[in-house]
Amino acid sequence: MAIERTFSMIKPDATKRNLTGAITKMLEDAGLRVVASKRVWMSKREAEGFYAVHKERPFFGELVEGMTSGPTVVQVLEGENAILKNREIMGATNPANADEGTIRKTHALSIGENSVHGSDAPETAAQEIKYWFSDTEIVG
Ligand code: RTP
Ligand code: MG
Repeated sequence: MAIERTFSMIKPDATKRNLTGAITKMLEDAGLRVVASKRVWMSKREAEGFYAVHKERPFFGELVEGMTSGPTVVQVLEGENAILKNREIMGATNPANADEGTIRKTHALSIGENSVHGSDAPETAAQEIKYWFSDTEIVG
């Protein structure tokens, strides 16, 4: 199986509740390695750019507001099948539908305050990593 990299965020609803360590531990326990990590307070422009794919959606304003409401921890995760593995550990977008033991089932508050983000495909992973990190910030 291929070693992949994916992009992950611990969103403001989670950093505000001091869950950075607890969520990172769930990722590490699942076999993913944090090869880059930094804490950022996104500007409106950064959040709108990152989530540009959703700009026509009715929840876009709320999404940008949530993502600029506090610090976010942006990370690059590495491991076997990292993209799919991270999506599995995260659980469904709406925590009400997430499986037991997933990050969202354990920690998320609602669909809007769902604690984590993870890339959904190799192309988006590459784009999203590049949006937040330079090559020298990633140490495998
Ligand atoms: P993410 O991109 O954050 O990993 O989550 P996802 O793929 O599971 O969900 P996506 O459809 O890409 O939506 C991005 C984020 O927008 C917020 N959202 N709010 N109020 C709503 O109906 C609604 N729908 C989506 C969520 O925070 C979701 O993670
Ligand atoms: Mg998504």
